[in-house]
Amino acid sequence: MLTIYSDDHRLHHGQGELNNGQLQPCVEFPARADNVLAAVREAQLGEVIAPDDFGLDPVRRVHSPRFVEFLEQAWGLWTAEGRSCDALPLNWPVRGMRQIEPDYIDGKLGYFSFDAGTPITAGTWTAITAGANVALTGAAKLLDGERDAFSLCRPPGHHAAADYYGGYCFFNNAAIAAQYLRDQGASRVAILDVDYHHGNGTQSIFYDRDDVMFVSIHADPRQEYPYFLGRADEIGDGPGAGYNLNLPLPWQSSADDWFAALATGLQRISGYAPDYLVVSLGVDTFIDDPISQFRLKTDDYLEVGKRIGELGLPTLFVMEGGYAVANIGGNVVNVLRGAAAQKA
Ligand code: Q9C
Ligand code: ZN
Repeated sequence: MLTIYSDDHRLHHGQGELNNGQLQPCVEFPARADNVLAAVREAQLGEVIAPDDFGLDPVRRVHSPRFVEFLEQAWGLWTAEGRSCDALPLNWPVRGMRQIEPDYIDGKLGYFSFDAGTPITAGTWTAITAGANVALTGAAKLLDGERDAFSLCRPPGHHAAADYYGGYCFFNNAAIAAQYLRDQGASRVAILDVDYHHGNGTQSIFYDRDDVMFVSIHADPRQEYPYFLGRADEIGDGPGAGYNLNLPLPWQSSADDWFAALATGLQRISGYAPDYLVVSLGVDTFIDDPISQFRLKTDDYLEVGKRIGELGLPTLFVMEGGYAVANIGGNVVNVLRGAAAQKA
């Protein structure tokens, strides 16, 4: 399987995220992607190629132009106020408050975000535009006839919505790829999100549409981040009703319970008969993940890939979360090998 990768991800390396009432080291850091790339090479999964440059138009098909412009300008506005540390938001426009972009950078950060765990740094813009190109190049390879591809995106994307960032995510790489597939002629695209956390951004982007189905298996938002989206009764809206499927599971769910949810999700996707499948591939479902409460083991990921591969769909895997840095590569490569074996 082809892997698309850019070293530019290294330029996004936050100093800290607000967690447990303290600024703590970011768990989303460059060594994650290094470990995955090393495992891809070690397993001889296939060629590793650099992304092409698609410009910002395909990004603006998913994200609002003003949000994109804000992300480009944010670091400059922040440093113009004399700061050299990372930019983090501190307050948000909640119930009953005005949804109007403020003039001052600190207000803008809150307006365009939903948590204090996602620092903007000097190199964030370069990293996230490269990440979008990594996703788009993978989508273009599928359009050229590749059966599958792996877009090794970093930072991740599935928590980012049309006009807000958070959850370590800025551009929604999987959504950008799915929209690109649609714009290049696909009738239907399905997104399967197996990251431990609900893909709130992806859900919200496609919530009222029937041309992109979203299926997610994740920790129940009653207990887990992102808390405010991801419940089973969110089925889609308007023409999108019936095209959003959330499969929340409680903390400490067994691998058997997780695979039962996967079977339900795959059945829904199969009935939809999409032209392409995009997998938001987080491996923070791993038993030793430092921020998560599911129990999948390294060998289970081979089975995850096998089941996905059995759909027989052209499939783009897009890297999302996974924070057990020593294991992330082995877990990801097992998914990819499991999938590729079904198509050999
Ligand atoms: N800093 C992904 O897996 N944790 N994102 C919030 C406060 C946020 C995870 C704790 C977890 C986001 C792509
Ligand atoms: Zn996650």
